Amino acid sequence: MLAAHRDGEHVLPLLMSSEEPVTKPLVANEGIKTASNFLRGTIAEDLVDQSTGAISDDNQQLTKFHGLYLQDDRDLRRERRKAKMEKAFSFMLRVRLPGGRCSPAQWKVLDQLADERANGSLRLTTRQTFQFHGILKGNLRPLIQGMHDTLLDSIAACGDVNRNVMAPPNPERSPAHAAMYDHAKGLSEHTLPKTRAYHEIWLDGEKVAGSEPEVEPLYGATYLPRKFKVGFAIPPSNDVDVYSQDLGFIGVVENGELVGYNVTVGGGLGMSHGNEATFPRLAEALGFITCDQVNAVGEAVIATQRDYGDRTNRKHARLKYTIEDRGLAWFKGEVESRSGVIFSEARAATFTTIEDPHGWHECIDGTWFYGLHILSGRIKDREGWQMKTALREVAEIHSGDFRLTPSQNLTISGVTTESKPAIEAILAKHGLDKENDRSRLRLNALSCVALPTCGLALAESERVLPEVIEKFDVILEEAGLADDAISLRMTGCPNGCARPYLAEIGFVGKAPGKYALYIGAKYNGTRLNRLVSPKCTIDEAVEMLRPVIKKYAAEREEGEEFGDFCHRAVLPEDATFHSIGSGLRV
Ligand code: SRM
Ligand code: SF4
Repeated sequence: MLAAHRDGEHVLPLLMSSEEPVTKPLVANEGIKTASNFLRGTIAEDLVDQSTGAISDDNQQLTKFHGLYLQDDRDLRRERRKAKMEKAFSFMLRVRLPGGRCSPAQWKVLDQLADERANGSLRLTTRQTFQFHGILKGNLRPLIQGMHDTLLDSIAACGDVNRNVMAPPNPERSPAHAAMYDHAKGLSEHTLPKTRAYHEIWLDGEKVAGSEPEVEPLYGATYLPRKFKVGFAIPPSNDVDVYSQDLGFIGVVENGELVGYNVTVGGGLGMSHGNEATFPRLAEALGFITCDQVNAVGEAVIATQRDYGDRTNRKHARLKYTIEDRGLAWFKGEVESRSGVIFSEARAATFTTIEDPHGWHECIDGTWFYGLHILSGRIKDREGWQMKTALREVAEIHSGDFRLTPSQNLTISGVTTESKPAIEAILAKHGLDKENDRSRLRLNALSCVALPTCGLALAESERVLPEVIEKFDVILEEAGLADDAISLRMTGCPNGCARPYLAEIGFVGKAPGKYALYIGAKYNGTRLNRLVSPKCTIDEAVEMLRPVIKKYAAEREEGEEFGDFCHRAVLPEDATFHSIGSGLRV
């Protein structure tokens, strides 16, 4: 029996796990979406209100669909409250950039917009795109128009829709990589919302005269119950963390050709501390499809979640809970009947790594790419460290393109043998080439943004990551493990933006200066880690893991990775994701 989701309806009879429809009140966001006239709300009116740097609560929910979040500088909250001033409001904008690909011309525009319309920095995200921070309300339209002029937009970068689609960042590596990029971009475009609200509000301000009433054929007027994420991966690299995605496509390559995909569904990482009804979950396989079936299957998966996802509780609204509640077999049947595609048995596909390639690599087309490590993806000029300037200089002479990686790093791609020395010279002049010589712990580390811009942060992340890495680097050096790749990821809250539950060492913010500590995920992103401390300081975590690292150095088996060792020899058998069990075996 199908849940009655129709455009514009406000209360939906829901089918929960029983056969009987249950009527529960919908969450407020559903009413906001319904009343928004396809995501317009009163955003245009709020933009001209000069009495505040903010916008209304309802419009804050709607601007997300346009790639924008209202934020405030949390470092300034106390002093502004004392001075009876409103919060230091500004906006974050996230660009839509399927597969993380952008041209040098686009880079130069984004670089300039960051200086003129935002806080002077660019942030590469864990889903391969750019974020601007610190945009004042009056700068929103000029910034979006500047992006539009260089053929970039922020449509559906956030909100209850299919977000930025991820794909391996180096299409020139093989014909299979190139084909996969096209499929990822195609699916991103296929699932874009159709509303003209973005163009009307941010670009031309014009309503299209005499046009038909708007329809959202895929989403309907209430869009999805929650955000939705898609990733494409190509073994042996699981760089996109495909099992953390709502919908994953794992490329199957035979005789050098991409013949199709193993489709996975139901991944997702967000949870809330102390609420065991929320949890990270790895995606499961539905089966194999051919390349021409990607859009049909993608659309059917999204439509099924649109109709059955829980619109009464946003903490239970992701696809992972729909599948957890109703079962994979039911979900597969629903997708098959909607798409007309029958899944065949999933084919063999083995992941060995999540690591980005660093330095120079030659591609099959005779060009080169350079993988550049950028800690936490933050591109900014500082005293004595001109990373933003250096990358602008590269963009000025580069004839290939840039690829943003899922690990917040950058690939300078499509470099000819002739232009390689000039790029090398720029990187060397600014010392950027040295970035790749850092410890492998640092090269693999991720952190979310957290303070001061993220309104949900419970603790620091990006700003303390260098300190955390330094502390672990000392221990690794002492243990003779300086060259070992160990994944360490940190977030300021349990939402999981830097995918910390898939790290061999995961820090998850709980309170100022305090973190929940997790260890033992599999390095290739196919097993979640487990809790080892519900609340500790960074120093306490370092002391707790010092003997674990030493034991690893002394007792690991040939080729055994740190996460696997923790899983086998250190974590107690009764440890679970939510419970520390009977204590570490050290
Ligand atoms: Fe995220 C919310 C930053 C990737 C799970 N995320 C946020 C917000 C917008 C905070 C907010 O809602 O007010 C953060 C903005 C901080 C800031 O100041 O910029 C934020 N998320 C990020 C980024 C920038 C982290 C980074 O440092 O790179 C990543 C942007 C990705 C992109 O380009 O689209 C980012 N977020 C993720 C990921 C990782 C991924 O998708 O691969 C996850 C975990 C995977 C998942 O979705 O399950 C993630 N973000 C969340 C959640 C929890 C969702 C849930 O199901 O519970 C929230 C909160 C929410 O949605 O209510 C959130
Ligand atoms: Fe903010 Fe939490 Fe995401 Fe970090 S994990 S960016 S603190 S929502």
